[in-house]
Amino acid sequence: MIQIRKIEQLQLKLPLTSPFETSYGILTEKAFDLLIIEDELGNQGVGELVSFQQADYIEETIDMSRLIIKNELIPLLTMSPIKEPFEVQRRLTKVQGNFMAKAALETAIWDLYARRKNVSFREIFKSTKTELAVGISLGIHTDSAKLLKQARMYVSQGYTRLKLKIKPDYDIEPLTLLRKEFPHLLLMADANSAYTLKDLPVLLKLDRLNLAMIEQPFNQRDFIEHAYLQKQLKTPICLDENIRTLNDVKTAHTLGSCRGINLKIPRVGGIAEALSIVTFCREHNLTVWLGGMFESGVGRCLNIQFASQNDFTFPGDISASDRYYYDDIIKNKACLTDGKLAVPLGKGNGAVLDQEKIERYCYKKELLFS
Ligand code: OSB
Ligand code: MG
Repeated sequence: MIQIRKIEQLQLKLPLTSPFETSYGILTEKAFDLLIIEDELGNQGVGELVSFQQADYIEETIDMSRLIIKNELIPLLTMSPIKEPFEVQRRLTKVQGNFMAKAALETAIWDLYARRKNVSFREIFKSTKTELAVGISLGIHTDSAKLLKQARMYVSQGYTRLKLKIKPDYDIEPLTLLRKEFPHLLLMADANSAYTLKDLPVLLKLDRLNLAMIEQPFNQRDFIEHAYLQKQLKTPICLDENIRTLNDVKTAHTLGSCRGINLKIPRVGGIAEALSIVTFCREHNLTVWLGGMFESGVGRCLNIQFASQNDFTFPGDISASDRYYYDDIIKNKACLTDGKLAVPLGKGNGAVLDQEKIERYCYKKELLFS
C-alpha cells in the first residue's frame, strides 16, 4: 500500500531553443509544473503537468489544471492508501475532463510505484525495444529557404519522419517543396484544427502528396466531419485534439473518422487510459503513435518508455532533448545516436532529475499536501 506523505508542486519555465509557430500562435518558452509525490518510505515519483497557458490547443489551461489538482484531485488521491497505480484512474473518474491535470498526478504515482518496486516502466510495459526511431514536428516557417534548411538539418540528424504544421494558405506550397526535397520520406501535416469542410478542395490537393497522415484538420469535436473527409481521402487522417478517452477512439473508429491516433498520455488522463487505447488500436487496426507536448526531460523519459512498447511502429513526436531545450532539467538527456533514441535504463520513468537546473528554472514552489 502506498501512503502518500507529501505532494509538492514546482512551477517552471524553460526557454525554447527557437520560437515554435503553429496555427494557433508562437511559443518561445514552455511553462510546466513538476509534481513530486513522496510515500511513507521516502520514495519519490515525479509527473509533468504539460497544459498550455492558453486554451487554444484544447480547453484545459495550466491555471485550470493547477486549480483542479489542488481542489479536486489531491483530496481523492490522498483519501486512503493506494494499492496499485490503476486504482488512481478509477478514483479520479469522479472528476470530469481535466485530463492533463489527472495525468500529472497519475504518472507521478506510476513513477513512485515503479521506483518503490525497483522496476522500470519498460519492464512493466513488457517492452523489448531498447532504442526508437523518431520523428520531428516542424513549426510554420513562411520563409521557404529557412523551412528547407531546418528540414534538411533534422533529416541529416537522423529523424525518420517529418511532420509540418500547416494552416490555411500555408499548406500545399511548403508540403510540395518538402515532398520534392524528400521524395521517399515519411512526411505528414498537422493542422491543429485550423480547417473546416469549406476547405475540402485544398485538402483534396494535399491528398496527392503521398503524405503518411493528415493530423487533426478539423475542430476537436468534429467526428462526423472527419469521417466525411476520410471517405474522400486516400491519405489516412490521424486525430489528436479529438481524442481524450478510449471512448473517443471507439467513436472515431465506428464512424470512420480516422485511421490513426496521435496518442499523448497527458491528453488522455494518464498511463492507464493510454494503455487501453493502445490495446484497442491493435485490435482494430488503427495506427497508434506517440505525440508530444514540448515535454521537459521528465515527460520525454515517460514518452520514450511508453513508446518502447512493441505496438508502436510509426515514429513518434519524440525528439532529442536539444531539439527544444538547451538546458533541460534532467541529467540523462536524450540524444540521437544513428538516428535513434535510447530507452532510459533507470527505474520508473527513468528520468534523473538535475536539481541545479530545476532550481534555476523554478519560479514557484508549493506544498500541496503533507
Ligand atoms: O499538435 O501535436 C501537436 C506540440 C504542442 C501541442 C500540440 C502539438 C505539438 C507538436 C509538437 O506537434 C510535439 C513535440 O515535438 O513535442
Ligand atoms: Mg497535433
